[in-house]
Amino acid sequence: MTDNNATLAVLITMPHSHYCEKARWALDRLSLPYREEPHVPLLHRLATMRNGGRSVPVLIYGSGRFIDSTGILSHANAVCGGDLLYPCDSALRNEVEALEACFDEELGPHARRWAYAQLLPERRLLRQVMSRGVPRFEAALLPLIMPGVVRLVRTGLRITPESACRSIGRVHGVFNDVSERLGDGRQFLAGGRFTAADLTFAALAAPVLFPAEYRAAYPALDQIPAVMRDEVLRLRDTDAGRFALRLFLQERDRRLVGEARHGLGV
Ligand SMILES: N[C@@H](CCC(=O)N[C@@H](CS)C(=O)NCC(=O)O)C(=O)O
Repeated sequence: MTDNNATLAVLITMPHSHYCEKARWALDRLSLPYREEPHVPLLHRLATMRNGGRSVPVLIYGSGRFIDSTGILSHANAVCGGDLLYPCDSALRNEVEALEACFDEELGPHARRWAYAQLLPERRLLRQVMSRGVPRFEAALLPLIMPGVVRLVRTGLRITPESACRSIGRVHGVFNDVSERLGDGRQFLAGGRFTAADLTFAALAAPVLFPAEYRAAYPALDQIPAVMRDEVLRLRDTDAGRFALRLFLQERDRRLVGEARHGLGV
């Protein structure tokens, strides 16, 4: 696909990142053309820092740089005329943005810490998911830098058995809040339709739910440690878990805007 200026947007990612899935889902939903550039952890910084960022995702379009997932969603919504991922109504938009911020700040980091705590000892699985689609030389380097990657993830995210246990408790807390919100029978979190709040909840819950339609690289459920699998099955069997799985099933492939009618131009 190409856009109006024949300049294709580039989404810098890590293959297994759930924040990248959040951005990818938004661009896919709005039929915004882009090329994904996945990197292994650590080496991703060569790409992100060159573009004024640090973490992934980073979206590059011409001279435009969007260095976090929320900025990417907001920009994508705006270039498509608004009222798609975020409602135009300001009270409703505030509600959607508050939910998105809560999932970004609470669900995303705690789901990630718990999932890493389970998977860091599984070096073969880690190598598989972290190298999907990356440049060949990065995939070749990964076994060499893996000890450093694991050490950095462990220290950077302050992963210990105790913190992992606290984190899964925080994930359950968010799931309880979402289940409660859905208790009145609503189909979506705010405004009666799919918004950035629903997308963010589902994408950032994916590391603890393993939805089949998840586009980030992840091991199969039968490959992961039994303790992790049991917890995933427990979370799937909640109202919030069923809700996120339904969103992946029904909304992950839904396109709102005719393909290539819009570019990502600033
Ligand atoms: N607030 C950021 C968070 C993104 C984030 O935490 N990305 C992680 C991957 S899931 C990352 O890049 N970590 C490595 C780093 O910070 O260099 C966003 O919404 O984009």
